[in-house]
Amino acid sequence: MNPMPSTRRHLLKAGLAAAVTPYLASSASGRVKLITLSPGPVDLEMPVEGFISEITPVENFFVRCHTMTPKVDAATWQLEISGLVNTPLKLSLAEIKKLPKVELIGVLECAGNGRSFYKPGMPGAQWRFGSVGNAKWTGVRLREVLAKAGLKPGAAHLLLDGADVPMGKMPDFQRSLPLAKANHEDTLLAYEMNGKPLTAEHGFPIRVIAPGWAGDSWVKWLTKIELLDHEHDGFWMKTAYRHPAKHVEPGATVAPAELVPVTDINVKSVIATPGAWAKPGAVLVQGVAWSNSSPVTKVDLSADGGKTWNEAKLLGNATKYGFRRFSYQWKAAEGTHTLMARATNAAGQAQPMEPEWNPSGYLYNASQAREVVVAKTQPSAPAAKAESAAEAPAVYKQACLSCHDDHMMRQQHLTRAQWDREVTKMTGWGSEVKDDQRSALLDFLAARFGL
Ligand code: HEC
Ligand SMILES: Nc1nc2c(c(=O)[nH]1)N[C@H]1C(S)=C(S)[C@@H](COP(=O)(O)O)O[C@H]1N2
Ligand SMILES: [Mo]
Repeated sequence: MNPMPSTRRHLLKAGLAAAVTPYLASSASGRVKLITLSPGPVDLEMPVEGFISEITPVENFFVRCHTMTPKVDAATWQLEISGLVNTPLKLSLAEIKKLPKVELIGVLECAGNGRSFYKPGMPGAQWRFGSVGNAKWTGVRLREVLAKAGLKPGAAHLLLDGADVPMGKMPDFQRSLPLAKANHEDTLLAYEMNGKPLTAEHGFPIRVIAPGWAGDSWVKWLTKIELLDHEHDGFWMKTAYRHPAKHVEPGATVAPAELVPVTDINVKSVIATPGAWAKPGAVLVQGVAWSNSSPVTKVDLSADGGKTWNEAKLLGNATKYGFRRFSYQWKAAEGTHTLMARATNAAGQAQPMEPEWNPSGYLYNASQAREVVVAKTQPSAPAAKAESAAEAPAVYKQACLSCHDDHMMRQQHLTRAQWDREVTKMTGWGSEVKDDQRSALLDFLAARFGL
C-alpha cells in the first residue's frame, strides 16, 4: 500500500493499533511460549522446544512484520492485477476461491533466521533458531490468477504489495518475484494455514507461498500484483534482502554491485531435545531438518562437538518442502557434551560447520552446537547479565520511542559506529535527532545496547 503522510498522529495511531496476541505457555497442548523480539512491529520467534512437530501449530509459528499489522476487511478486500497484462483485473476473495484448490506443505523461513549468531554482528531482528515454521497452505496457483489477466510480451517480474502501511517515511514493503518462480506450479496464493483462514499476523486474507524461498518473498495481506519488465527497484529489493554471490571475509564491506537477491533457503536442522541438562543414560535427541526445493535425505548427529558422526533416524513424512523429523538414541555419560546435527539434501548440499558471513546476516545454516550438561541433578542456571545503567538522554525518548519500544534496541549488540549508521537509517525514516543531540544519543546507545 502507498505510504501515508508522516504525521505524528499517524505514528501514534499505528503504535496503538499494534495487536499483540497473548501467547501462553502450555506443554499439554504442544504449545510453546513464543519469544517476543518486538511487540510492534510484531516479531516473535519459536523457542527450540517447538522443533518437535512436523507441522508447526499456528500458535507456535513465528511472526515477522516490518510495520504494524493491518486490519483487512475480507468483504471489501480486492486483489488488483495491473501493469503488463491484457486485461487489468480486480478479484474478490470469492472469485479467487473459485479457482482450483491446491494444498502444499512447506517451510517458511525468514532470511534473517540465525542472524544473532554471526560474528561480527549486524543490526536487524536478532533471530536465534526460531524464525521458521512448517505449515499446510491452502490456496490457488498464482499462475492461474495470472492467466485470468493474460500476460503481455515483456512481462518478467511481479511487483507484490500488501495492505500494510509503512511508518513515518520508511519505504513501503514491496517485493518483486521473477516470472519463472511465479509460474511454478508450487507457487500459490494461500488463504488457509493448517486448515483455517490465515490469521491477521500471517497475512489475512491472502498471502504468497514461494516454497523453497526465504520469507521475504512470501508477501502477506496481498492487495496488488503489477507485471513489470524489470526487477522492482524499491528499498526492499535493491537494498534489503541482498547478499554476496561469493564468499566474503567476516566483517568485509561489500560493494552493492556484488550483491544478489536472496532466493533459496539453505539445508538446516535444529535440535529440540534434550535441553541444556539431561540425566545420564539413554537420552532421546530429537529435532527437525529442512531444506530448499531439494528435500532432506540424511541427518547426522555428533555427541562430541563434530569429531564423530552417526546417522539419525528420519521420522514422519517425506515432503518436498516440509520439515523432516529426526531422532537419535544417545548413550549419555556424565560430563559436558556438545551435540550437533548436520542435515544433507538430495542435491548433496550439507550444513557447514562454519557460518557463511554476509553483511546483512542472511541464510545462516551452520551446524548448531548444543551444549548439554549430563548430571544426575539439574545444575543451577547461570546468573543473568546485568544491564548497564547508562542514563537515557531526553532525545532518546522523543526520537526513538515514538514508533516502536526499546525491544528493537535491546536485542542489538552494536558498536558505536554501527549505532551511528542505524540512527541514520531511522532519521531517514522520520526520527528527529538534532545535530547537537546526536553524540549523546550515540554514547547512550553504545553503552546500553552495545557489545
Ligand atoms: C518513523 C518511525 C521510527 C522511528 C522514529 C524510529 N524507528 Fe527504529 N524502526 C522503525 C521500524 C518500522 C522498524 C522495523 C523495521 C523492520 O522490521 O524492518 C525499526 C527498527 C529498528 C531497529 C531494528 C533494526 C532495523 O534496522 O530494522 C533498531 C535497532 C531501531 N529501529 C532503532 C531506532 C532508534 C535508535 C531510533 C531513534 C534514533 C529509532 N529506531 C526511531 C521505525 C522507527
Ligand atoms: N506485506 C508484508 N509481507 C511480508 C512481510 C511484511 O512485513 N509485510 N514480512 C515478510 C517477511 S520478512 C517474512 S520472514 C514473512 C514472515 O511471515 P509470518 O509472519 O507469517 O511468519 O512474511 C513476509 N511477508
Ligand atoms: Mo524475513
